[in-house]
Amino acid sequence: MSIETTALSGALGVRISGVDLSQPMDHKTAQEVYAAFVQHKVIAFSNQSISSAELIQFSKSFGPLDIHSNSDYLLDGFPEILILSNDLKDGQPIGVVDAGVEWHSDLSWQLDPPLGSILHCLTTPTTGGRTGFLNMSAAYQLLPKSLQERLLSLEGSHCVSKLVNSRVTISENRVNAAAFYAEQLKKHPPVSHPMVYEHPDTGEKILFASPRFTIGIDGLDEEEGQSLLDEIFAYFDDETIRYDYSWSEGDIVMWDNRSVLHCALGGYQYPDIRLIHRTTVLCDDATRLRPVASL
Ligand SMILES: O=C(O)CCC(=O)C(=O)O
Ligand SMILES: [Fe+2]
Repeated sequence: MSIETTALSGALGVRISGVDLSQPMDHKTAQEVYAAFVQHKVIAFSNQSISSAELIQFSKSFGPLDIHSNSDYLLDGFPEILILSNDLKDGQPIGVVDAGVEWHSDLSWQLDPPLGSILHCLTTPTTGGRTGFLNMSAAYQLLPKSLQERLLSLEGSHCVSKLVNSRVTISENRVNAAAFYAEQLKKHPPVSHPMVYEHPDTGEKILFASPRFTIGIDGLDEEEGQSLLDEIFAYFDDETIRYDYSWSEGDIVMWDNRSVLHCALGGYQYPDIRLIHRTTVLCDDATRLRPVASL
């Protein structure tokens, strides 16, 4: 059986039908799904009724899974699943509140960022709650040639702590966030990544920087680095590289974390509940982003 795909937008994304993710994928289906994932960067499946164990099984078909460092919000009995939610139990958050509300690539503050993240939507709020995606190979192509060239020899500094990034704010809905980010800064000092990577599957050049995690450019002083980042991030307003996903309950969406940025767009408020389960697939030697070949 072949998968069927329908484009989500001109920027990126495809909806895949004809696959029941509660069942293990056969080899051919898995290959087709991976090919669609690489080519379109975001894949979506509708009406999936799937248990936590099945979500983990599906996720593992792409590679080993990450156990997220935000250990307070891992699903009981299923540490591979991180809960994203604004719901409360006994007055306490049951998941990460306002996760990912600035443009980012997941875990780019680590040396070996993941292949992709998979979100299973269990509850959608009545308004808002969309997720935005940016095509980062198209973003690189939007840049003037001189800037493209310049970026090839530069590395960005990526850091998880919001305390060292003036572009972001800490959500007031987060409990103990300042202490959390102070601790994170101690545990995870900044790491460097090339500003431009090569995608291992497509050979595309990928602009690898985000307002959330890229805090400076190595070798440039603070002012020059920030103004270069401002110049780059201004291209993210271009609508031709962006698609905003509207969730329905039962949707499963996976993005290529190597080639898109994403952002939780918000616009809902407790007691309007959003509940999503997330898994994160790690890279291996074959799937990891590569330095640009010509360098
Ligand atoms: O909840 C969302 O829309 C995205 C959250 C996010 O950034 C993530 O799970 O990595
Ligand atoms: Fe994220």
